[in-house]
Amino acid sequence: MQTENTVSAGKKISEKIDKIISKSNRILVLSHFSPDPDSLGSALFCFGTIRAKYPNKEVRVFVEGTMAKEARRLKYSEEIGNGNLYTELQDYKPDLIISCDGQNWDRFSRIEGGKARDFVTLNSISTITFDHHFDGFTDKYDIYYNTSTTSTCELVYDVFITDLQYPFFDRSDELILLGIIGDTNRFRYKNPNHRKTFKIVSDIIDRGTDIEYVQLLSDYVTRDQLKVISHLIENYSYGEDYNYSFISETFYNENVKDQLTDDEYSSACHHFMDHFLRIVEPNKWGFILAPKLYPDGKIIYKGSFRSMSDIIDTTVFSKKLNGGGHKCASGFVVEASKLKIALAKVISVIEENRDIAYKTA
Ligand SMILES: [Mn+2]
Repeated sequence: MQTENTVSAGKKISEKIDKIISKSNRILVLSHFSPDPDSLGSALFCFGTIRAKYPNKEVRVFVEGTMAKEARRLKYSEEIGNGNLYTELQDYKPDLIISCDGQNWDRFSRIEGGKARDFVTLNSISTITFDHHFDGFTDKYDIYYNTSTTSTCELVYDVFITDLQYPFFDRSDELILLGIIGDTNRFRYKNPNHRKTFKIVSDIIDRGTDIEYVQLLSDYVTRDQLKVISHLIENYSYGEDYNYSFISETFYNENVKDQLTDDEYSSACHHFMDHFLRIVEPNKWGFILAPKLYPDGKIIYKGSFRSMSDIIDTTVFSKKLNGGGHKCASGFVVEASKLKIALAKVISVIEENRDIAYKTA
């Protein structure tokens, strides 16, 4: 297995990718666990277009653990294999793995990333990964294709459609648009490559897929999820220059624990962050904190920061809280016995590091 990491853009990489695919026969396409629309959209798109191009190859698509509800409405969602990644690798024995929206094996398996990594090396499986994140540990891949596009969906579209002219398939545009809308929050963030993004989107609209319809695929919430959003709005609070909110332990125990899956809970929290966290003036950034029960019975507090572009570098805070991410959107975890204590910890990290965070924005 070669171990060449490539970070530059271009048709040459696409051609290398095509070569690897053409000589592989058992292809496994992966979305990371707790998949967001970009990860699902890009994985399902790769699965569909490779299958359309090479009908005689064995192609599978897989995501570890439970699946987000929006996945059920997507093309080929019934083809997504669920379960444990390491077991899937042993059963299926792929000769090529294409992973989407992540750059290390721990993003694709919650607890057995290490086993997956060893299995891939031991069996000389070819590996391609598509990503647009630059934080954290990067595994070795035959092709590591990471660009500064706003979504992985744009990247795979460029590779398979623009460069390689693989076939479209029924509802393939929906998958690409879903990831773009998801990761740009419907074009709300600063995007240095906006012409490229809008070109892809315009072409998709010309072919007959519209934004409103695709947005609804991921925006619908259930009544139970709406309760989470209402609770976050009820607890809306203000720091000196930021907004924040939280989910109380009582609310979690009574309305979340046995009522919502992890993905439903997390997507309700995301809904609040995407639509409400930054809108109360004059503040342009903020965070939320939400309890979560781990399988071992321990409660931890998961948090996320969101900021408008160029205001503050929220990773300065999240890195001090065992997390990381992008300047405008980062996540963290606090271990504490009570929400109050966890909240005080986050606020003190903000107070102590605010000056640096503004400087590195
Ligand atoms: Mn993404």
